[in-house]
Amino acid sequence: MPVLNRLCLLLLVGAFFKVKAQTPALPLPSPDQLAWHETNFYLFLHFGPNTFTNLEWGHGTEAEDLFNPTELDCDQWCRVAKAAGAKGLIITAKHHDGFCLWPSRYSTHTVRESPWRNGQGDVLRELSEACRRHGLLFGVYLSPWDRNHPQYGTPEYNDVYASTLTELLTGYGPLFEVWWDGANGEGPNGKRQTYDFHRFEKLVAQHQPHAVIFSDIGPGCRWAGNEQGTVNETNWGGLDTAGFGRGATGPPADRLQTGQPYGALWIPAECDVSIRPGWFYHAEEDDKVKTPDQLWDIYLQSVGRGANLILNVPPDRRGRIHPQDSAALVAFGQKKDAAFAKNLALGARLCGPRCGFGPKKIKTALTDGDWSTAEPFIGVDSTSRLWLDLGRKKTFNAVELQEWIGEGQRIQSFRVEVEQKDGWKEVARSTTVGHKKILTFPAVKARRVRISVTAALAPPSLSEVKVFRF
Ligand code: FUL
Repeated sequence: MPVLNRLCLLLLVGAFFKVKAQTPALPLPSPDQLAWHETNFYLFLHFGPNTFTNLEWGHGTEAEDLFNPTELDCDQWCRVAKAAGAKGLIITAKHHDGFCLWPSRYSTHTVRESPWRNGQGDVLRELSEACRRHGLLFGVYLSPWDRNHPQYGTPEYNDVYASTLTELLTGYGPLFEVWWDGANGEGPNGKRQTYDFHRFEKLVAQHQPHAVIFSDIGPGCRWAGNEQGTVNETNWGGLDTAGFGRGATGPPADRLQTGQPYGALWIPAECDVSIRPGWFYHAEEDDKVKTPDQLWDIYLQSVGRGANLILNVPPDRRGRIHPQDSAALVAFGQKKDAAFAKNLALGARLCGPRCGFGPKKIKTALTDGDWSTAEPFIGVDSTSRLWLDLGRKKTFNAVELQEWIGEGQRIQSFRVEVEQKDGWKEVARSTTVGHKKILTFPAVKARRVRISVTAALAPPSLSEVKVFRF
């Protein structure tokens, strides 16, 4: 945005509003977290012995021979992910049963001991290379709980976990996310493990400094407190983690759902859900795959509420995504593309209470359709209003806002109104905005749209406003 325009905007805004002098301390995202927010939506792949035993939690005693996908095709996974508009894939490198989808040097329960590709296979190698070919991000889930490893439940297991984690961190190129599950049950010797997460975090920071770590308490992003793929309408990126651990000792689910406005750390929500009832593939669930409409609702209640969405799509026994799932994902992707195809606010005029007041025809970074970290632009007080002139009457039923979170999440509530013959009519209201808020309402026809921030922790900054006809 040209400096002159930015200056004009500030003057315009300054003429209307008294800018607060002091900003309270708010948690701030790191540059890597800001990049992570931009990924919005990616797929989760639960795959391993459970795929072949029809279990959800393997016992760890499953024979390695069971793992033998007949047509494993990571390019197909990537094609489906791309069609759905997902930005990456995260795979269960090891689930609770301890089976490693790569030939780990620290386990004897791996693909190397299986008949698949004559023991020469490595699912992580194939998937990471496919992701690179398709321009997708790659991430790993490495279950700390291990029902197979003989050392589980002893201090030595932390060495084993650190070593296996290091194999993943150093062997497969850049990882965008590392996923730590909260489940912590007994190992083969009946003992539970006290994990040395501090050490594991340091390894990630050392080998993959840009990777975001998921867990109940982050530090990169947090579990949203349910496995339905949704987050609360009020969703703050902040979270206090002092006194909390992962799993059973994690923060209460309702706090994970909402976050905390003044939480000490920026640990935004990631919503996890499976496209089927289970996390692993079960043939009897082939007719229970979520529909494109259900996926769209989930998307609006996760990405549309400022969280990221990780949607599990479990490969079947062939090692392919089942046609039911891929059909739902492709249709969902098309629905999403169609919904966001035309931003009716593109190039709209930002204006004052009487359009025409102040600098004329200001095209702003706010409505250029390009959200980017380089364009925080406008700071106004906590009763700020923003008028958009769409140029002519247009019919729409959705508004998408993005807050400039680089300097802290500030908006507590806002409303959207449209100008009708008899005055301004409220069409939607909500609480937080954060990285993104998508609101839908019955279709209206209007030329002018008014967005009012009704409460904010500090002068709010929007970085993008979009208007759609879904
Ligand atoms: C849970 C696990 O126990 C499930 O098996 C699954 O991996 C899910 C994503 O997380 O805690």
